[in-house]
Amino acid sequence: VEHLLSDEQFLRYLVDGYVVVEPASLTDEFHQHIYSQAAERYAEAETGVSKTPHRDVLGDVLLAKMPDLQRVLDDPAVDGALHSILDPGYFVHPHHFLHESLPGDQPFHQDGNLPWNERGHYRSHRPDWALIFYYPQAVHPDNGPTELVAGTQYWTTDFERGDEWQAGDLIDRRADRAILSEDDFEGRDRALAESLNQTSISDLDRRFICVPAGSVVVAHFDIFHRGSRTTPAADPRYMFKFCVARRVEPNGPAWRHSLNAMPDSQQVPSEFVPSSTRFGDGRPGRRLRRISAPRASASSS
Ligand SMILES: O=C(O)CCC(=O)C(=O)O
Repeated sequence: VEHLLSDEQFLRYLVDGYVVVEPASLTDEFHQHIYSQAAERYAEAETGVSKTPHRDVLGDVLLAKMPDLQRVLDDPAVDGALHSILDPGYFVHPHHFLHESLPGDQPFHQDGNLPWNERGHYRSHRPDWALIFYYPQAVHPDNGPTELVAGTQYWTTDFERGDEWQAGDLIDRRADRAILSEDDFEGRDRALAESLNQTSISDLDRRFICVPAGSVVVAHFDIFHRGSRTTPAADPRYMFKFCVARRVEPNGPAWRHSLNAMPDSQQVPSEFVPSSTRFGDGRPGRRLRRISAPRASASSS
């Protein structure tokens, strides 16, 4: 298989929780064609007959509704990255969603551990499930880039609520979300920073994903992320989200492994030590924290 990830790229994936892939076989015209189809889907969601356009028009089995999309997943560079991370034979889950960036900011969250925020299994620190984000247009600071917090893919939150569960895993369930939709940008920035600060991990690595048209991000399913707001003058920013999972147990490197290039685990260069495992003073450490560790004033909501 051409386009397998290198040792360095695979290590980056394990540390940061994502890699950006530029498809090798798709043209600008193809991405524009998909962009137009995305716009048509949103027009249909808004004016069509479906009472549940979320599921019928924007979400689930989009590959059947938009067959050309399959070319993104079949692209050698995208397939090479997925093969490297999830082993050959990985499968694409039928839950898909076409996201449009919104005029308000989303909070940091992990996607619920099954589609539509259902629960059914526990999160695993192993790279067994991935998210794919495909952006048919360029993404820049003005049209609502997705923001990721590198290294957070190994975290977990408590989701129980009595006999039920919480829908979705926000990084801070107690935070007031209203300010994220307002035009008080300082307040918005403070609220987002505080939602991370309450984890007590000091050097979290926030990254806005600004990429050329047609880029694909492959991310660990559990990475904390959010949609940032678009500006009124920007054209809609679409993103197709797919869930992908491994089918077989790994029995060796599925990426382009070279014995000489892979660092000895005792001598991992400092840039590969995830920020979320560093202590506040910058020393590398192995302490993993539950982000919902009770605070002094914690209530039982
Ligand atoms: O649109 C985006 O960039 C991210 C959307 C997202 O994470 C969500 O709605 O769960």
